[in-house]
Amino acid sequence: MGNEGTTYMFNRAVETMPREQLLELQLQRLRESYANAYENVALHRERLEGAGFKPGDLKQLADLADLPFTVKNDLRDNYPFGMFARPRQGLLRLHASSGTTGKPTVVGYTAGDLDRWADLMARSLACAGARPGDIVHNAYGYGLFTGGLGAHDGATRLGATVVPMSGGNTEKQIVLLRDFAARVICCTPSYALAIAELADKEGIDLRNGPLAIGVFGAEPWTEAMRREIEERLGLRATDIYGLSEIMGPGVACECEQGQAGPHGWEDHFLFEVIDPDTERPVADGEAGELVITTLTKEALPMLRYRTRDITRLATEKCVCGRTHARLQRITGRTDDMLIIRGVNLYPSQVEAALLGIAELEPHYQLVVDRVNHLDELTIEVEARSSVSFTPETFAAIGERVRHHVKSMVGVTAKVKMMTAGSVPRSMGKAVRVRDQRPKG
Ligand code: DLL
Repeated sequence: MGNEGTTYMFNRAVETMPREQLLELQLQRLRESYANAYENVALHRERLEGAGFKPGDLKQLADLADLPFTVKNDLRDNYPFGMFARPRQGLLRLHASSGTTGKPTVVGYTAGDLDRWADLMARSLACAGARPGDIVHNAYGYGLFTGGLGAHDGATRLGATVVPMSGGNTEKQIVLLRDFAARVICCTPSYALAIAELADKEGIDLRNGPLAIGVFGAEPWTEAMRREIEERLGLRATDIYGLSEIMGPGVACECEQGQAGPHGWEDHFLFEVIDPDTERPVADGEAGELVITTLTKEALPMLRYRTRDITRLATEKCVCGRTHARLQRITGRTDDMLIIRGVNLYPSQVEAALLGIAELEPHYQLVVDRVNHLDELTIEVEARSSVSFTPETFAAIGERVRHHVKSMVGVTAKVKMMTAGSVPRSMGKAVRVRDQRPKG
């Protein structure tokens, strides 16, 4: 790994554990996690009893495939604390995600849960290339969102100097990135681009400074977006994955050596990939919906949680030496999928097409309307600020974009060419879709 002799969070025994041993550890912890959920959470007990399951029935990992799932609505239905396996008094932290509809989902952590989260997030940052003594500029939002405090505690555990910026106030972010000389930045990939753009505009060069590593996640992004960010910020962009229902950031993180998909930390989580329609496991290495079971969570054990995220698992050893399976880049969520006149479409597919066109800025929104009972997709994209346009070239580029999207994605879209800066910039998770079709 090129890091012999160092003692930062790389735990060789765990991170390069032979897979057979890792699977044995998983089975042992899985039994404990099922026992915790069965004994302490009414919903899990009732559901498992309904499936004829008794703790102790888990003989092998494959037995899992017949057990019930947990879904986001279970948390909503048991709002706020009904799925906790510990009395509220024993919890040291709550987080919540608002969601667009209905009640928020609330998650809770014991002291032990927070401790393991900090460890896993430190492990993730180290895996991405951060080191003790680094300055870590943390622009994930602080508050109920798990990104800010999760990355904060992990960077502290690693022994880095954390700058707790949170999202927003982009001008100040840029000044402090430069003045404090951060080596690592943590934020959403869309916000990284917004920072790069403003830095360019203000003539502040972050590209040739000490900034070397970006730890980006919390929303889907493409390889094209990775290249764009790496070029514009002069750093190595790594992909970090997580979700509040399971823990927060640090469920999986990419290594600096491979950049080949986030390593899922299999000593704490069990990953399955299922066909979302049949709900059965897919063949090894095939794509489907990611399902996660927590192995060490005390306050909120999650059994076969349906993430809705689409990925595939690669279990062959990585160039970095780690044996923990890699999640292939998460291209979208089953519930992000748009159906436009019968064609299934993920925003990331359009992103991949758009980012191949040199005259466009990497900012876009998809607007879906219903006109005369037909779905209509309009792609709002920006022309690069560096190139000056006439109405004719605007129209010509718009036409090229339309063609390119049609040939790559198979959807006919209108293209609205906009001047640089007119697509709203996000400070956290980017809004990629404005679905204006009538509901119901
Ligand atoms: O987004 C936790 C997080 C914070 C992860 C900071 C990484 C960095 P939630 O708000 O609960 O938690 O949203 C979780 O975001 O189910 C995915 O759909 C999406 N997501 C998270 N990371 C990635 C990623 C945090 N690297 C939901 N690529 C997940 C694609 C991601 N999607």
